[in-house]
Amino acid sequence: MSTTTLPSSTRRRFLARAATAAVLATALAACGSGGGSAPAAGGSGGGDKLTMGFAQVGAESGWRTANTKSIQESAAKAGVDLKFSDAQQKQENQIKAIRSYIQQKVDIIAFSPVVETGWDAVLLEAKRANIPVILTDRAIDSPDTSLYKTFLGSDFTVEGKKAGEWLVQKYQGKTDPVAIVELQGTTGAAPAIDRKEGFAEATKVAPNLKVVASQTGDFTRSGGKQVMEAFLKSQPKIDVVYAHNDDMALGAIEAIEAAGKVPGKDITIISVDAVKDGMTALAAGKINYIVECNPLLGPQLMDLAKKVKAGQEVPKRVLTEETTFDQAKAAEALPSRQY
Ligand code: GYE
Repeated sequence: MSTTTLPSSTRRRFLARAATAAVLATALAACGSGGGSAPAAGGSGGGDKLTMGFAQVGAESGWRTANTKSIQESAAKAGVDLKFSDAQQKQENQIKAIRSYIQQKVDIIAFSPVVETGWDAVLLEAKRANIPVILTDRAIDSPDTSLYKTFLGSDFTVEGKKAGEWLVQKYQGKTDPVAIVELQGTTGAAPAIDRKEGFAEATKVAPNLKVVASQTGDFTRSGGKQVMEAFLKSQPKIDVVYAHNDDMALGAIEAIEAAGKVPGKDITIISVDAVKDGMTALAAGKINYIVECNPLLGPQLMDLAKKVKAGQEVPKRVLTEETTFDQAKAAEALPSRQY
């Protein structure tokens, strides 16, 4: 997409991102080894022990639960003293948690910003207190990239594109109108903005594919169910559900079944994440396609934190590697799925 067609806030974000070198996760050698103790940098950890304050978004989805578990387990394994908070999807709670970590003089602050904007003031406070910040999973929209050391997480625009490309492929050669309803993630969150944008970009080539309704389900199962119930009442015809995560797709499945329709057959369902419940529904034929988003960021986060504390250079952007699943691939992958 040409940057000139983007709204200014998106353009700023896009340019800031494009300016940073994208480095694949695989480039991080010894990722997750937890080995090697970093020299103390004057934090409250005491001795060699690194203290990290982590401000988590919440517990809104299966993805988030797996992400939290990965962070807590990796911290224990890496000998990192983890202070963990759950913001219940509220930015004000995350800001409070970050301020408390600054007060406690932790060595590193890591967090997954619930929404993209509104972080500059608190991150400036961290910077002034000389506490490095690592963005995990979600990005912020700020022209000041000095507010964080690195951003570890997925490329959500690519995820949205993969979802859209599969749909274009499915309807290739057909010109009949295809009515798509979109269940958006949390309003203002990077994965909601980018997954919407990536999907729109990929489906642009097929003008018969039309998003007829799009609303937030806040990344939760109950949100997905509620919005889908309303869509089923208000829309004369729904061919496809594009859900920004598995939990909302699972909620939508409940609504579709309650309306006497067959999910995966009467209505095609695409989602993002590939958590166990999503993959189970995919293998059972109730979802048609899932784009993977990897929540197991803990080992890489601990590795990056140790490097940052030791004063080593880290890439400004660390991308995670991901795949996609159709129904057959899901059935094959399920038995060995970790989350
Ligand atoms: O897709 C969703 C969760 O930020 C990538 O947040 C994450 C998203 C994930 O609630 O399930």
